Amino acid sequence: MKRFKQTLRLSIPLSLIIVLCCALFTLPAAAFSDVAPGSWYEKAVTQMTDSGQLSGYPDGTFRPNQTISTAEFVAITARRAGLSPVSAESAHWAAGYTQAALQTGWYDWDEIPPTGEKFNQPITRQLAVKIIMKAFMPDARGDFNKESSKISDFSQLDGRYYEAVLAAYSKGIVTGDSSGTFRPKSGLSRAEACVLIQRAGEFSQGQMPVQPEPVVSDPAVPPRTETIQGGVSKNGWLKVVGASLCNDQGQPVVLRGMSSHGLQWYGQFASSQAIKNTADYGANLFRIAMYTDEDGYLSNPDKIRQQAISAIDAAVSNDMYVIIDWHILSDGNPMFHVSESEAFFTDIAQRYKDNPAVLYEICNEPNGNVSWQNDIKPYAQRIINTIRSQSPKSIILVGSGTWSQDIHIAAADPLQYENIMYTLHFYAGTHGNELRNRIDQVMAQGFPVFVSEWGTSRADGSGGVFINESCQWLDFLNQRGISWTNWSLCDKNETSAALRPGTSPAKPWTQAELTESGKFVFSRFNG
Ligand code: IDC
Repeated sequence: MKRFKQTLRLSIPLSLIIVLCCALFTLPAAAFSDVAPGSWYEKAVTQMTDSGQLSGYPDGTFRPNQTISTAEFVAITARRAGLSPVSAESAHWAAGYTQAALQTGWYDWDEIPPTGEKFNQPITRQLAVKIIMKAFMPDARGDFNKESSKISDFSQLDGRYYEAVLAAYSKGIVTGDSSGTFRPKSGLSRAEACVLIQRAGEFSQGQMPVQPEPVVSDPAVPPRTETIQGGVSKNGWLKVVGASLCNDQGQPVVLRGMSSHGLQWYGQFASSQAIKNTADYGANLFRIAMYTDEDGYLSNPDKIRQQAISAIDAAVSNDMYVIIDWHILSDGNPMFHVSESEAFFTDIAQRYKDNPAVLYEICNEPNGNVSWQNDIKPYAQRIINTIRSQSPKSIILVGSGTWSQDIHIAAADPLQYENIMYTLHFYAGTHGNELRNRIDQVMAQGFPVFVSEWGTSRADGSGGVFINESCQWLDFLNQRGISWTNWSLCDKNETSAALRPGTSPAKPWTQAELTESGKFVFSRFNG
């Protein structure tokens, strides 16, 4: 009994604090650092935030990918529908709303017990749809045969939700993902919930729905990020907003192009004409792979530096973005040459401090006996500080362990800087779902990913060409608005090379000069 009283006493001030937080931190969507302008949910979030039906978090985030709880969903729907809270037995901040909703008949006692044990659990999609239909369109009905045939996993629905889900489909409030699944027992994200509620609310008021796209989609396939392309003159200084790369207007932007091979071996394909040739096929990005080891920069700093600068200038003169890549590979730990890296990036960032075209990739692929915590992260902190002290606004790309595949390890202990992105490298003949899932996991946590190197071959640069697998990868990247450069722009006799042996870097290229890989990759610069 004594213990119970203590718990009760504690819970009152705590719930008060939460209510206060919800009231105080109602920020306009524009202020949310992780709501990208132009994203599929931005309009709904803005409208609902501006009208006070929805709030973000005290740290200025909205957390669009976070799973919404049952209490949050009911409270937001109630505010949108104008249902006032009533007194309730639970001290939970949303109990007044859940009680009012229960009394109004939005759901039954067992679905959301007023005692509160389900309040903080994720709401299921089937229950969420029932609630919005009860709240906004209680009289709507859908034809069983017609609507159920649209839902490939209809058999997973509990019978008590048939009516609401069929009605929601018939009104177009809910449409499935591309494979027609509804996933009735999965949760939904805050962004999805917000769009769903706003859409149903507008529909019931006789207005056009807020979004033409499907609003409840398979969480494994995030809604498509609409991106724009174009060069530096159009997009200016880039910035990271949430998990998206955006232009100076804050619109999500996508960069696609070729990576050079090692400058020490194939520097002729980082010439002005060669870079222009890729721009003529639609590329708006070029990556300069400046090997450090293997007779690269460390063996010949003056010459290789000059080649890199000429390549940067060539990309700039073609209105392209350009990545200067400190290409560690056999030297797997970036700490091995951290002082050389510092000197190099000081020089380059000073030189290009006023140029929005230049992106800095500070360690191509850490590998071997190297850890994020002890080596890569401290290295990144030093080099980011170095670059930022010269060029405060530029985008910096950071690699991770296992040849830049361990983005999940980086995301678990992230760098605390703006405008940085984590690189992920893949080769279509070697890597598939495991790395794709990793990208989704990391982006769902709000971290931006940049594929600064990928190949149509196996990871050794040969084998294949794996066109089907590459297609699957590029479709995945397009859906998420992820930028990339392809390995590599050279005429070496390996399948990952884009040019046939003997191709001249000094002339425009016809299709006949492109390899199978080159033809495919050049055809995908525009998506
Ligand atoms: C490969 C080149 C190959 C070269 C080898 C070693 O294609 O011609 O002999 O490097 O220098 C990477 C690296 C990239 C590799 C590429 C393919 O970043 O330098 O290029 N790859 O193996 N990571 C994964 C694959």
